[in-house]
Parts: sequence; C-alpha cells; structure tokens
Amino acid sequence: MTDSSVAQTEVLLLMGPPGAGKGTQALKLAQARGLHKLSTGDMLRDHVKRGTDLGRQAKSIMDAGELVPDELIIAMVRAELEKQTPVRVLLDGFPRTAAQAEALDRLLSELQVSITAVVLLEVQEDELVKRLLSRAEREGRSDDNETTIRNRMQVYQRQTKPLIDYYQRSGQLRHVNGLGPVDEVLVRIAEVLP
Ligand code: B4P
Repeated sequence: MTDSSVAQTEVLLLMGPPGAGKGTQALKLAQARGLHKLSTGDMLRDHVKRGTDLGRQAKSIMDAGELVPDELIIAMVRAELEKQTPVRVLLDGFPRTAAQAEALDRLLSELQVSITAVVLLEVQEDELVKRLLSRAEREGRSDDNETTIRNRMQVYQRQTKPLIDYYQRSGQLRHVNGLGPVDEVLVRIAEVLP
C-alpha cells in the first residue's frame, strides 16, 4: 500500500444507546467527510422490506429489541467493506458486541486499515425514551414501542456498553454530548475528530 492510499483511508465508528442520534448524525457526518455510510440497522430494515432470508431471520429479533446474531451481521458488514478501495467508511451501530468488535479488528487488519476514531454519543435515558417515542408517532417503526425500547436500553447496557472500555483502552474513544440541536451535536463531533 502506498503512503497516499493510507492517507485516503478513514474508518469512523459511531456508538451510543438507542435514540442517541447515531442515524441522524451518521447521515450528515458521512456527507461532510465524503465517507460511505454503513448503518447496520438500515441495512437490516432494508432486508426486512425486501423479504430476503436475512430479513426474515432478523424481523422478529429486531421487533423484540434483541440483537441479530453476530455471524449474520459480520458477514453483512464484511461484504460491504470488501467492496471499498480505498476504505472510507462511517460505521453506524456496528460493532454492538465484543465478538463484532473483534471481527472488525480482524477484518480491518486484513484490509490493512485502522480505525480513525470511535465517537460515543452520550444522552441520558429519559431523553432517549422521549426521542424514540416521538419517532414512533412520526414514523411508526415497529421496534419503537415502550416495551421494546426498554429492552433495547437493557441490551445496550449489557452487550454494547462494555465496548466503551475496549475502545477507551485503545485510546480511540471520543466522548460527545448528544444533547441539543442536531447541527450543534455535529459541530461537537467534528471538533473531536482528527
Ligand atoms: P438501529 O437502526 O441502529 O437503531 P437505534 O439504535 O434506535 O438508533 P437510530 O440510529 O435509529 O436512532 P437515532 O439515535 O439516530 O438498530 C435497530 C435494531 O437493529 C437493533 O435494535 C438491533 O435489533 C438491530 N441491529 C442493528 N445493528 C446491529 C448490530 N450491529 N448487531 C446486532 N443487531 C443490530 O435517532 C432516534 C430519534 O432521535 C430520531 O427520531 C431522531 O430524529 C431523534 N434525534 C436524533 N438526534 C436528536 C437531537 N440532537 N435532538 C433531538 N432529537 C434527536
């Protein structure tokens, strides 16, 4: 790999609890930095809509607020990352488990790229629930009801939060306050990125 291609690569990870604004910020951030946005939630919803095998397997899991099995998610992300030369991606909502984070490390090492930064959007739980219930009214997403939202929060605490320590230890984590107008949050994210 030449020096110039190394300079062109970029891998940003966007993490945070359900409702923190990952999808919202991912759209704007990817556009601002010329990155390809990979949102595992959007990809799964697209599979559900198209009625693929993966979509059929994922639908009831997502509706219950649980996580879709690691091997399905990892294969889906791998297929997308392998298409990219150079790799310039914003990963929204992935990884969400230790196994996904380890698989991502292996995949990036195969592709000879490294993580640029991991952005953690922080918002307190009462605001998260308020946002998701308000989206439920607007969009009617099947996993935005109070029971499922509560379970998604617990799943986040149990399976995804441990990754914060993982990325903290590697020195890649950037904490960002996710409260306030969307464009202000975007500015805060830009400020912590190289
Ligand atoms: P996701 O699609 O990632 O859903 P999410 O966590 O709720 O985040 P989302 O990005 O949609 O919402 P956002 O915070 O932007 O995942 C859905 C499901 O897919 C998971 O439960 C799981 O089953 C499955 N899945 C996805 N990835 C997986 C993986 N890697 N492994 C296994 N399973 C996986 O926005 C929420 C609301 O807040 C919006 O209405 C928005 O308008 C609003 N909002 C955003 N920013 C705001 C701000 N600054 N102020 C006020 N409101 C704001």
